[in-house]
Amino acid sequence: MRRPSLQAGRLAALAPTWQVEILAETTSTNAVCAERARDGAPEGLVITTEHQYAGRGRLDRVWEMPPRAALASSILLRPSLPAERWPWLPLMAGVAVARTVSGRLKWPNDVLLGPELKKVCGILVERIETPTGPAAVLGIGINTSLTPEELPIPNATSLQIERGEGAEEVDRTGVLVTLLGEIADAYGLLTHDPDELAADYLALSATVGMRVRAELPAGGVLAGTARGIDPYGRLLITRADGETEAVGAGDIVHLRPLT
Ligand code: BT5
Repeated sequence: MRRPSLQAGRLAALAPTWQVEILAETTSTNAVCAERARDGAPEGLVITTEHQYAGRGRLDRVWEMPPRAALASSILLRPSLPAERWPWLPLMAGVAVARTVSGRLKWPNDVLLGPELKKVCGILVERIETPTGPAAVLGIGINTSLTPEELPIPNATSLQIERGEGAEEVDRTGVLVTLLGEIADAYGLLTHDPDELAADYLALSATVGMRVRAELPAGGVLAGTARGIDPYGRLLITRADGETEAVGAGDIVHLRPLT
């Protein structure tokens, strides 16, 4: 399969809003972007690479992608948001990716695609303390042209796989250009019209309305019905006894839709 490099000229045309740097290879675009943030890089820096070989997921998990078969990008923002609104940054990034690939969102921000709703994108947002104030690094990994044999887990997919056999090759550069446009729009909403962003998130959510099991970081499990998202980006889960709890972090398993 042909796997073209990213087209630097098309990405350079996004300046001055986005300053895109393409690395031939790197450990983790999030690590590089965080380093630049500490060195004072401004909002709008985007680090992307042809080959990320030590990508990170949440909770020290690994994110795997073959060279030039996926997009690994980290976007530097310096949001002037109150601390309690920061949890909306990963949700905002999810909205932008879901729009880019016509996917759905599994809370908090996995992007799912296809009839079986498989994972096409993972998002890791990190808050970095820098001399000029806190910065957010939005790390986004999108499976663009992985083949079924290259998928790291059975429940993953790629844009190319979902397009079907014989389909036109996914334009990786085009996906990044569209993504950055969607990030700009969603970030604007987060700052100026958070209620609309919340409505957009709900419309894209594959989780709200489902029976779910939440595996909590501390080890507990919470089962119930996902009812919505609160103003702090937490998932509201109503247990069988009628009590509702807000979950701020954890892994969600979709059980079945509400009947
Ligand atoms: C995530 O973590 O989904 C966040 C992944 C963020 C990756 C981006 S790439 C650019 C930037 N630089 C980085 O170093 N990271 C960010 P989590 O929800 O913890 O999911 C991780 C799990 O997803 C792994 O344990 C695998 O089961 C699975 N996985 C790994 N690689 C995958 C892939 N390419 N596609 C789908 N699933 C994958």
